[in-house]
Amino acid sequence: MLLIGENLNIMSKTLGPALKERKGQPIQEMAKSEVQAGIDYIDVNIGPARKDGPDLLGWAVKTVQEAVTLPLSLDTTNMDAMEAGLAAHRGKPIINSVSLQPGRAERLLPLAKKYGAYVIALLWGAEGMPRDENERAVLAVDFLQKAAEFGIPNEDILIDPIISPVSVEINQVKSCLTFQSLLTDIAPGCGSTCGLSNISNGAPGELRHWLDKTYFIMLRRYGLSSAIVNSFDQELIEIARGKKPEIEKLIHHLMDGESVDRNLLSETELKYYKSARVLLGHTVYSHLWLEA
Ligand code: THG
Repeated sequence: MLLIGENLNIMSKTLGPALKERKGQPIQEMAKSEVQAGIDYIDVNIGPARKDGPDLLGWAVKTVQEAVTLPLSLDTTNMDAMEAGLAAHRGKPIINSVSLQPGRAERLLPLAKKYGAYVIALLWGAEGMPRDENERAVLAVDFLQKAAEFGIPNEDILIDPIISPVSVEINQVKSCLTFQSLLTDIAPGCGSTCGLSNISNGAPGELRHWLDKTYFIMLRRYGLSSAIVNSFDQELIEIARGKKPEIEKLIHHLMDGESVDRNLLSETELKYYKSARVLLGHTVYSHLWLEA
């Protein structure tokens, strides 16, 4: 399981200004903390970066790699910035991301080839967000075909189904799970990833980790090979490293429709149980889902 830390991003109240003002210290401190937390890749998210994107990402890559030895995931929709970031990077970078919108693959896949990068294939088509697992499958196959034309092997591709918040649309939550379970057949040899925290967007901040951890266990059961995660969710990292087999077993039982006697569960297990029921669509999400 390849863990990509999400915390170095331009939306952050402290790191946003630091990135814009080219102040290295807070950026390097964050990178070091993410390494300390045990992640494998650091996502450097500069957003759309319409103003001086290439200079910004080139600087950010150099600044982070002066402080830590980890490779980076370059997260921007600005293709000029992506190119500058790749040129500045050492090690095997991740291009986050390439969508199926017209013109993007044609420009970014040759860069992926040139720099030997992993490519996150964001399943966002010409008509926007896929509505179900079938549309996701069509987009994934289209993407792999394109990538093959540019000489990118399946092993370097990480398919991202685009996770939606459970507070917004349960059908999309279910569709991403179903799609993940189909992916080994659709795309042999391919990797997968997702923006895990998207699932809990809009939920009360201090409770988000229950949804993140539970959905992570579900996706991984169906073959998820990497994820963009909150580096500071310690229990999530432990789960990812296989240190919570009993919790995984509980969630797997629920996924398989086996009966679970909630009266026998510990307080912690009960929180996973309730989160799993919501994510499977057995109960309706509300901000009080852990109370009921
Ligand atoms: N797929 C891919 N890339 C992605 C996403 C995806 N990159 C961006 C995002 N989604 C994943 N990264 C984040 C980063 C931060 C948060 C969620 C996802 C987040 N931040 C807190 C918030 O907004 O409340 C705190 C922000 C802060 O202060 O740091 O939730 O789906 N390929």
